Amino acid sequence: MQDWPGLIEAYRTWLPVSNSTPVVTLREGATPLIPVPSIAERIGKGVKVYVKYDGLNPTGSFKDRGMTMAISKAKEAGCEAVICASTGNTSAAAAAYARRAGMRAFVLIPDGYVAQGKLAQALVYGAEVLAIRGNFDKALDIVREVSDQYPVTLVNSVNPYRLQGQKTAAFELIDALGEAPDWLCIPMGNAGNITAYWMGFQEYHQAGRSRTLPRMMGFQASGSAPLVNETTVTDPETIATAIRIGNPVNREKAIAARAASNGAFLDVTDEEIIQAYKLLGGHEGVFCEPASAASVAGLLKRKDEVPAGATVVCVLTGNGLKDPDCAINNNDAAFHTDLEPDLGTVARVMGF
Ligand code: AN7
Repeated sequence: MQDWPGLIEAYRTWLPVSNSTPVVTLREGATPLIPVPSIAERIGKGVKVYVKYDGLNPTGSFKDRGMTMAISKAKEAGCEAVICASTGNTSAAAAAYARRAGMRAFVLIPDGYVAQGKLAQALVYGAEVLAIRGNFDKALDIVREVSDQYPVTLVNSVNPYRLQGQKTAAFELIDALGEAPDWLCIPMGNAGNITAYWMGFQEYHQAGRSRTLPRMMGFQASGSAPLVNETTVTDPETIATAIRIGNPVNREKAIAARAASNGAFLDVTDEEIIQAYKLLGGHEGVFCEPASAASVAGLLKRKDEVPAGATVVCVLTGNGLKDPDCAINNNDAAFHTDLEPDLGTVARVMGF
């Protein structure tokens, strides 16, 4: 098998790069599409369900797809520093790719609301981390102003190269399945990823690589559902801190994708998210972060509407290791602690 070159080389002709673009890559992309029969079983009707496990990217989330493009283009433009606001994953990816490209990375995060694994990454990758007393939306307002006034490139999903890179996940799905799935289930925060997937599906469809287009099914956490409720949420709250976003920047594009694809948006409660999270981990051996599980929670909530025999893909945007606190506090494991270190005790606990 040939070594995977990273998504820019793999999909070069579909991306706004030239021979003079310095490709900054960690060999992101080519993530597995995994069947999840226990989820399909809960739906029945001969439905096939897969998860696109984008938590297996180099920094553990789909953000790497966008960041290889954003940082390569920033490098091409001669930029020396980048900045982003982040609920965690964007900051990890921005830090990794920027530092690899020899740039400074400034990341603004909501103090106390970034999962431990993500914070650890930003620090280890050498970002300059600014934790503000405010939420993601406030942080984004600030970084937009900073990038307007100072020589620093913004790498949030308002940067068009981010979505260009992220659209390659839709290409991978069609390359793997032979055509688009019937439903694409995806969590929404800023709604950059749903926008990017839709772009990718359309481009492949227009080029004749898929006869069909999917329905775009977007899901948000109930405490943070500005797109579902067509509003702005000033105090978003959810266990899925990755999507704790009250004023999505790609709102209009996401609404357009829903309309054009005959899709739908729906919210899922934190309880439903955790149920799906445990189902994926405990029955399928797939560990994702809570925000990602919203895609499966949403699918299960809408299961009566799935057509018989349909193929459904749920996007698992981030790795479960990102948020160890959530994992340790939300599982049904048999965890026996403080045991005497002897055979008798161990055998007894094992039930022998
Ligand atoms: C795991 O890192 O916004 O709808 O600052 O980390 O494209 O925003 C993360 C978003 C879904 C939502 N799943 O994607 C950030 C950030 C995970 C995420 C989303 C995020 P968008």
